Amino acid sequence: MEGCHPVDRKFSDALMSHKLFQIAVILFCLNASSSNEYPGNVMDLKCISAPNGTFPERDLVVHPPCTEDDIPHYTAYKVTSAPKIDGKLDEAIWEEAPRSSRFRDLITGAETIHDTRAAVLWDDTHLYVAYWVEEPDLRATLTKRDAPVYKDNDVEFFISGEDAYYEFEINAFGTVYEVLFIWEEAFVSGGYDTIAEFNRNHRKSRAFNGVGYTSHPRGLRIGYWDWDLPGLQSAVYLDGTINNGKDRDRGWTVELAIPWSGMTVLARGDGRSLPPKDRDVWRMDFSRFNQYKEAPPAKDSGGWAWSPHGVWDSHVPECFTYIHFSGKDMKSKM
Ligand SMILES: [Ca+2]
Ligand SMILES: [Ca+2]
Ligand SMILES: [Ca+2]
Repeated sequence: MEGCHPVDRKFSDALMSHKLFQIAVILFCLNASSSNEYPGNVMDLKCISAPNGTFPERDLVVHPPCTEDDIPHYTAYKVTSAPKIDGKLDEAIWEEAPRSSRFRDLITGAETIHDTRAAVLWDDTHLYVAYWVEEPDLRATLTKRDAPVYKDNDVEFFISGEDAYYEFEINAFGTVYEVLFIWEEAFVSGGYDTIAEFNRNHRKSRAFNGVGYTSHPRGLRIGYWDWDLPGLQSAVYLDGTINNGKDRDRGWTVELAIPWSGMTVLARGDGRSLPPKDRDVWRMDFSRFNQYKEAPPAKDSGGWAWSPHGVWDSHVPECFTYIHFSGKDMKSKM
């Protein structure tokens, strides 16, 4: 981790040239990728799959690394009929739900070669999330729950609370990887240390300092790699042939139902309502990570997001999309 945090922020301009910083990052990443640590160490792959030279100097000097005006706002409508979580987005509610803008490059915000969109709905029991993922060559390898799904082409979803955030990833086989992160500075003051399941000495919990943006002012998180969100339902639907490159696929869709009752740890920090109330605002992040990149001169980082972060790091809640909950039925939105 130290390798990605080479200088004090205020001296970074003077002390580090771009080149030196890039070399430091690359050396660090090569070192990280050769370690035999538990593969849930998201740093391994995401470091080495970032294109050379795309760690902007502002990683080290500006927080947040995204621009407030650039962060999307979205209205999530309440529904009266729940979707069937089978991966197919053929319910009328998904047809009617507002869709996100096309995902852009996570770092630069540039246009991306394949269309990716998301939508969010809710009711009193669940949050519902959908992704439409254009993908001409469906691929997946990992089948075991909590396998490092980010090493396949994946779709990722984050929900942030005040003191904690949840990471969900899924590949085209429907394999799920989940981690819960609690900001260390809030661990004792927020009383998380008194909750047995968040014992920080648990065998699969450890300190985490981000991926490519390791100067977050809140510092370390405690990550719980064996935490599973209670009651989570997820499914994928493939429109094409997986692991067969002889044809051209259309893509895949992802459908999630996340019970509010499983999010008590996220609500604890600010006592927010579960389910949310009309006009409550939450922060969530939506992205996909590909094992391929568009050929140069495109500067495709391989990570595409609804809300670009400006850095090679999803773990920046300040850059997550604003989700405004509307208690109105979707039909009344016009
Ligand atoms: Ca469905
Ligand atoms: Ca897990
Ligand atoms: Ca295929």
